[in-house]
Amino acid sequence: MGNTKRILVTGAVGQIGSELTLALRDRYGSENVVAAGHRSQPSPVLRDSGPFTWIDVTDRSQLKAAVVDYKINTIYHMSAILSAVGEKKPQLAWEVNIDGLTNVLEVARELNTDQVFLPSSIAVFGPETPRDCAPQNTVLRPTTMYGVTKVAGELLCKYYVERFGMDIRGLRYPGIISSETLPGGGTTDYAVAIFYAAVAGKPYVCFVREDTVLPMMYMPDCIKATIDLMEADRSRLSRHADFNIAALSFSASALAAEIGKLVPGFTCTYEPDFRQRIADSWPKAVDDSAARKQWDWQPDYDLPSMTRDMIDRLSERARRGDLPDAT
Ligand code: AKB
Repeated sequence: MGNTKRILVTGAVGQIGSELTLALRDRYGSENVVAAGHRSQPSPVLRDSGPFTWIDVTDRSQLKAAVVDYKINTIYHMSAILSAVGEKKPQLAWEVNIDGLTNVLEVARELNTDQVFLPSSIAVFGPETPRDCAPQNTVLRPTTMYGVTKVAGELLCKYYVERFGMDIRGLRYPGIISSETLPGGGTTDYAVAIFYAAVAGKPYVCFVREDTVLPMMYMPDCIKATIDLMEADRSRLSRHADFNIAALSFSASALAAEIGKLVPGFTCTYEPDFRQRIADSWPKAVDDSAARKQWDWQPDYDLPSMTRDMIDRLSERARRGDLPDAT
C-alpha cells in the first residue's frame, strides 16, 4: 500500500461516526474517506462531502467488496449496538459487535490493510471494578451484553495484533456528548438529551438518578483522541485496543445545574428506569495515565466549557429550525 490513507468508516451515520468522518475528510482529503452507513439516512453534508456506501458489517462479502473497490488501507470500525439496546436485543448486539468485528479483522488480515480502529467503552468494567477510578489493568466482568462484546472485542484485537502482527488500536470511550448526531441506544444518552430539552425550553425527565456519576467526554475531545491514537508512534504503544481515556466525570444533577446557569428556569426531574442498573455497574471515573504517557492524551474541555459550547451550537440549530426532539 502507498502512503496515502484510504479510509473506510463503518457506522458513519452514527453519533461518533458522522463527526469523525468529516474530521477525517478534512485531514486526509474528502476523496480518501469512504463513509459506510447501514440503515439510517446520512445528513446531506456527510453524503455529499465524499464517497458514501452502504454496508451490513455482519455480511463479510459486502465489507470485503468495499475494501477492495475503494482500495482501503485503514478501517475505523464504528458500527455497534450500545448498552441499552443491547440489553433489549442481546443476540443482535453479539452479531453486530462480535460477528461484525470478526469480519472487519478477517478482511483486514486477508487484504493486508495498514490499520484498524475499534472503539471500546467504559462498559468493559463491571460491579467488581474499583468504582471511584477504574485502573487501566483491572477486573473486567461486565454485566451487560454490550460490555461482554467490548471485552471480547478488545481481546480479539489483542490476539490479531500478537498472532498476525496487525496494527489495531482502540479506546475505552466514556459517554460522548455531542451536538450534531444524536446517540442511539446508550445509557449515557441522557447527558445529550438533557441539552436538547433545555435549548427547546422544555423540562427534562432524566432516566438515571440525580447522584449518578459517570465518565463523559465532549465530541471534539473524542475526535482528537481517536485521530491522535491512530497517528501515534507505534513503538511508544504497549497496549492496543483498550486504552482508558478520561475527560469529565459529573453527576446528572451537576450537569443539570451547569445547564441551569445558562438556561435560566431549566428544570430536570429524575425517573430512573432499567438503565440505572447499567449505570450503577460502571465506574465514576477512569485512570487514563497510560494514554497520557504513551500518546500524550489530554482533554481540552471541562464541564463549564463543554456546556457553554453545547448550548451555543444547539441554540444555533434551533434558530435554523433544525433541532430534533431528543426525548
Ligand atoms: C453507552 O452508554 O452504551 C455508550 C458507552 C458508554 O459506550 N455511550
